[in-house]
Amino acid sequence: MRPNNPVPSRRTFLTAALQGAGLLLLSGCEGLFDRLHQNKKVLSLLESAEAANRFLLRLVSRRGKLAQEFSEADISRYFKANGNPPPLNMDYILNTMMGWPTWRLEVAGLVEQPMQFSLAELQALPARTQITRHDCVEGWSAIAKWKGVPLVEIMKRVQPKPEAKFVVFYCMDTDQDGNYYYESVDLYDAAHPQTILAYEMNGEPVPVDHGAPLRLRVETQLGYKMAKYIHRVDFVASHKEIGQGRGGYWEDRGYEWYAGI
Ligand SMILES: Nc1nc2c(c(=O)[nH]1)N[C@H]1C(S)=C(S)[C@@H](COP(=O)(O)O)O[C@H]1N2
Ligand SMILES: [Mo]
Repeated sequence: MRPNNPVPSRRTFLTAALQGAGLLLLSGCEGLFDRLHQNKKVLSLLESAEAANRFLLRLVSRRGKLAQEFSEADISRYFKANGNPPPLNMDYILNTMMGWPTWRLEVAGLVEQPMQFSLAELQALPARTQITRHDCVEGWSAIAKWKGVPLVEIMKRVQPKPEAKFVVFYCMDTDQDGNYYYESVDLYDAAHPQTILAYEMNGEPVPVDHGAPLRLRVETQLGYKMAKYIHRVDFVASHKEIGQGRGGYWEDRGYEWYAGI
């Protein structure tokens, strides 16, 4: 019998971690996040905790962090346009010329309330602006200012069903063989405050080369996750039935599905 057990109970730990996390949220201090993350004891305790505590694990894991934001002075003068050429069909070209009169973002799948949004309707929703760095696996980076609607604002409106686990983004462009680009994130990254559907880049409408009229920004992950030329967003339970089943165009060709920076 040891009256003073030196190992704190999980409950004590969780309480302390929660209080720490609460403080962090208030102070916005990221250093503490890192220190908590590096504390193996805290992590292993949290990792063995039950599902209800998964939220907390994510709070102290790197995934929960905000990506670094920069100042106007840091914005890159050159930002490479990468990937497939823009969709080259009459519908797309006419829409770019006329201000997207018939383009719609369709949001469907495992949601209570499927919806369609015109560009003007998206622009009328609460917006977020962020100056962030884009990192491509090819080894280049560029900083730009992005403005768009946080995906969580769309989620509030369509209300994902409990079975929904992933959000799939369907694009209008194809590779040389006619395969459409697509991507997916889980609901946790979908609800991340810096995950936005961007319609502005550096104060202008997103240029055609960079994904007009709407492209995803997932600032905690690599460039290939950030689907351009989006026209449909689906909430799904699994991405096994989509494309070749690995959750994205490049994932189907061998890249990691979770492309954390
Ligand atoms: N629809 C679509 N989205 C895409 C791609 C693409 O080819 N098609 N390429 C990806 C890759 S690899 C990168 S690095 C970024 C490039 O975005 P940018 O053209 O704005 O630099 O878009 C990503 N999203
Ligand atoms: Mo990339």
